[in-house]
Amino acid sequence: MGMKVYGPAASTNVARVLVCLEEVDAEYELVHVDMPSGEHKNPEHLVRNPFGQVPAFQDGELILTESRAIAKYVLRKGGSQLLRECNLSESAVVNVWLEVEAAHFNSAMSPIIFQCFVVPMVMGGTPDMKIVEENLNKLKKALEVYEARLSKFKYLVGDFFSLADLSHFPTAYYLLGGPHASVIDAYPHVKAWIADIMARPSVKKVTELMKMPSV
Ligand code: GS8
Repeated sequence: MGMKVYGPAASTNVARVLVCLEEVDAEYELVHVDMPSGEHKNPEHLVRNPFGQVPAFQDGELILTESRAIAKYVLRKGGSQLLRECNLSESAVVNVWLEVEAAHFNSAMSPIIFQCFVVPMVMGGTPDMKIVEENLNKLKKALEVYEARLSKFKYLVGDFFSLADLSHFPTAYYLLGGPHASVIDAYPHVKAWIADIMARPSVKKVTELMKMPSV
């Protein structure tokens, strides 16, 4: 039995797992979870993810949740160098920037994506601009730090690509495709870095899946 990912590809946290599977050219099955009808709260899904969220991941007897933990498992299993585990300090810094992604970039982008995509397109509502503005300010503070870092190094950890960079792709994809894409114009190194990430074959493949509503 191969690896299975449960969730819609359009979910940022699901896309983070998919891109790692693509990086290591793994065989996997993407099992769609219909979130608008609440399938993620069904008892069968709660066995896989007790928080009633996506993604859930299964490899034989092993069931995992939390996209970044799943991403690491997939990369280790596939023998990828994106975690830099042959080098103690480099792998430590990969983990630092993976935490930064979750705590600063994703935590600002997540409510922006919810307001600008999910509210109008899935819920038929109007975005709460106060929430959007607050989180854009939070995002800009993070981007200042990123800009300084990326003026010194080509990528977040150093002059090599790592999971820390790759993990930003799903939320960066929505930033670029949303109404606030011009925010990154003030940060030229960040802009070039995001373009570099988006050009990766694994990322291109997963962005195609993200555009397909039933996947
Ligand atoms: C977050 C999962 C999550 O928020 C991870 O996997 O990294 N820290 C976890 N999933 C959202 C979908 S957004 O991509 C989700 O399932 N939301 C539905 C809900 O909370 O009911």
